[in-house]
Amino acid sequence: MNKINLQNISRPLVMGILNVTPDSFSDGGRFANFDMALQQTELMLQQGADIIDIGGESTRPGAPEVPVEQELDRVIPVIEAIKSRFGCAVSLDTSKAQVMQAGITAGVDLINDVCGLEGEGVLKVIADSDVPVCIMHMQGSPRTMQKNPQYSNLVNDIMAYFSERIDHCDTLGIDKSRIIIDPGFGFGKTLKHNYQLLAELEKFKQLECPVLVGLSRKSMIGNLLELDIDKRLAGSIAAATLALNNGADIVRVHDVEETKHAVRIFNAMKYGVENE
Ligand code: 7PM
Repeated sequence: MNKINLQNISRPLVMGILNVTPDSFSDGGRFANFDMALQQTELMLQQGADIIDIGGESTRPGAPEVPVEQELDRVIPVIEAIKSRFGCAVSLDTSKAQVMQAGITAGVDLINDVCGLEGEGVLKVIADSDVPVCIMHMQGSPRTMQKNPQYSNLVNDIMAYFSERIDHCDTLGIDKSRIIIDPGFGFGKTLKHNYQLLAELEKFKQLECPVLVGLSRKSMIGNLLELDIDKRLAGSIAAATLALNNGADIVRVHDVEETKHAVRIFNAMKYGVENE
């Protein structure tokens, strides 16, 4: 009922972001945060989210690294509660093998790794499971990535990275049919790079994997429009709509209700109002 079938994503999917980092909620203590996470999940599901992406590690440039025990404490109880209460598709945004393993045991449907499965022990955990994975491209590390990112050919370099990861996964028994690719907007890219990627997103379809994009409220919107984070909704919807038109299969967003509207407009145009 809730399994994500990567083989036939016939309509774009909306992935709703659920942050369970302490800084994402006003400090009401652990239980308040847990409760708010479930409330936020229920709301996003009502608004039409297809997947809930749970993250307990801030990937913000320069953010402190979260110790594994703390990340486990934050995300695993929330995953268990969401799976039992809502039974929806759940994605786990992590780069750590131990957290992935615990998430898989707790029943996550997708691993979303901004480090492209490069972390220690990660490939083995994935190879020993059958969960789909999202491999995101990042140049550098969260701490350094925005210091003068450079490419010889932006799209070709990122395509080559995916090809290498897909081949490497294959040698370890991780079939390509389990892989989603994500160009990683804002992760080691200038403003210009980000808009070039959006323009040329269609090229990633050559790799024959579903394409996921995260554009929601990002600096590429805020810096272009000179708007703070709470003013980026319209820009985010515009960017998501353009990504859909350029072939994105999954959009990772904060604002599910508004993004669903964009997806429905896109579907009506693409498939006809009868089959929207
Ligand atoms: C601060 C800076 C906080 C950046 C959060 C972020 C993506 C992702 C993130 C993405 C995939 C955000 C990012 N971005 N996973 N996780 N793709 N697959 O803006 O673009 O949400 S964290």
